[in-house]
Amino acid sequence: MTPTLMTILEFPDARLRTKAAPIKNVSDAIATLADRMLATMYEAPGIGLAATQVNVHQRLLVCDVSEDKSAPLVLINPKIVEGHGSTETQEGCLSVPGFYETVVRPEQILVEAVNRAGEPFQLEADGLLAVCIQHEIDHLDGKLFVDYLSPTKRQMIRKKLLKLQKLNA
Ligand code: QAP
Ligand code: CO
Repeated sequence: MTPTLMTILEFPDARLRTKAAPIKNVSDAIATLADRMLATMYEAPGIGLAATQVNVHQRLLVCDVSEDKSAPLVLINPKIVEGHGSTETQEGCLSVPGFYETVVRPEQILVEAVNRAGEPFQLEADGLLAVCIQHEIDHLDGKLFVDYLSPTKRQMIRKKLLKLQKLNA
């Protein structure tokens, strides 16, 4: 059975600025939410999606940086406990469609989280996965990759997206 797809909020929607709350109990509803988010991400297609982007303000993100959808990850209450090095990546975002800009972040991270079965785990990530997890945790804190750009660039993106959103409304 195919999970029901969810609507993705787009910048500059104010709801993307909400700080998500910790998940106290990994219920069946949370596991179902994770499955719907993965389906929504794959359909887009994207490599990462945070609950904030589907207007659910709880600390859950999904990602899969594999070529063939073979490595879905669900991170509940994710926390970066170590970060090392620095890397520049052309980032995009399902909530900022059509725009890609370079962002600098730690290259390697150690993350603690809970999985969809409710079990705590640690994950050492580098490369695209490390960048993706950091980008998605930012969403849970109400932060977008455009916040790392100059105010001029961010304003240009904002105006272009608002115009497209009005045309498509
Ligand atoms: C975050 O982003 C990310 O503009 C995930 O028109 C992206 O899945 C982390 C997408 C890059 C690190 C590097 C973007 C799809 C997907 C678009 C995504 C678009 C269609 C973005
Ligand atoms: Co994003």
